[in-house]
Amino acid sequence: MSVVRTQALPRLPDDVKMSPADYKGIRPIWCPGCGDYGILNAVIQVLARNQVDPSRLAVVSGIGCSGRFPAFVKSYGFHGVHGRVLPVATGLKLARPDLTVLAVGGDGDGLAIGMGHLPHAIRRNVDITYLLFDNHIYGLTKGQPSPTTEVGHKTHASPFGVSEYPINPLAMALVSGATFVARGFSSHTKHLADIIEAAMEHRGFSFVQIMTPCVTFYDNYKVWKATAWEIGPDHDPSDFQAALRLATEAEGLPIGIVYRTERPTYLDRLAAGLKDSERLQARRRYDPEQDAALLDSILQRYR
Ligand SMILES: Cc1ncc(C[n+]2csc(CCOP(=O)(O)OP(=O)(O)O)c2C)c(N)n1
Ligand code: SF4
Repeated sequence: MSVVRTQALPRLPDDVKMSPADYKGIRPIWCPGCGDYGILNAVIQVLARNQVDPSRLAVVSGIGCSGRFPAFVKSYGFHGVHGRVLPVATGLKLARPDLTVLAVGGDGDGLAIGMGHLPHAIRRNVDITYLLFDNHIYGLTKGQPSPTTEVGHKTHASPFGVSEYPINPLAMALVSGATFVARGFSSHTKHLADIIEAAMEHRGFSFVQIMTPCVTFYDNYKVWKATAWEIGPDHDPSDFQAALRLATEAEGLPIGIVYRTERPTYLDRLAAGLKDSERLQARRRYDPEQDAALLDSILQRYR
């Protein structure tokens, strides 16, 4: 089977250097102390230490406090509608396999309204990285419970306590067939940066759940700080059963790479399945002028 190399950290030419500050977009407007700052710092660290070419990186988001992320990173970006980050990121990757695509979204965005997309993006093994900003609450809309809020937790929208049991995102990603599954904690920034780097280097769909406290509506910082522990070298990330045990039975909050394997990506399968390989080659070649002319001719039809 022919292999199409798609996801990787695209480097700048040797004579161009960018500092961490150069990778920052507009100033974040999150609440002071929000865990999302730690995630942003980790991503900036990854971009700077790998001297990533921002013109070959696209950050895609849904709606929520996490949805503001693309504006804070110097790269291409797309702020989509609620829950639709994965279809947008998938479409972008298929149209432009030369871009590295980083998709981000909250636990509400990804596990409630967008939940239908997650197992399908995973099983397609599209070569994108998905960071799930998990604060166990709807931050942007002021603190309604999300699919990961603990049972019994009281919010203004659940005054008698949440009645449903929470989803386990790691276990769900594993049983859906994800080829890279990890968990990070926004306040362990260096450790988180290593995870994000490995996820972005991974060929295939990489899923990273990031515990990120919403200090304004559900401050889990102290609990997560006290219970987070780094997965050690005794865990074999290629062992699926061990990964599932870690995701479901481990005490506290294990953080690190839970599972990693290799499988052909969606584009690999497409390439292998297409009889007319030249058609695929033509689709893969990106010609801005030709594409602009095509887009213009389509728009003309509706003028
Ligand atoms: C179709 C649609 N339904 C509902 C909303 C309202 N809404 C905006 S953000 C959000 C949830 C945000 O929670 P989460 O995804 O966990 O992100 P956070 O704000 O915590 O980062 C909701 C329900 C919306 N914008 N669009
Ligand atoms: S509401 Fe919560 S998630 Fe949103 S910016 Fe503030 S602290 Fe962060």
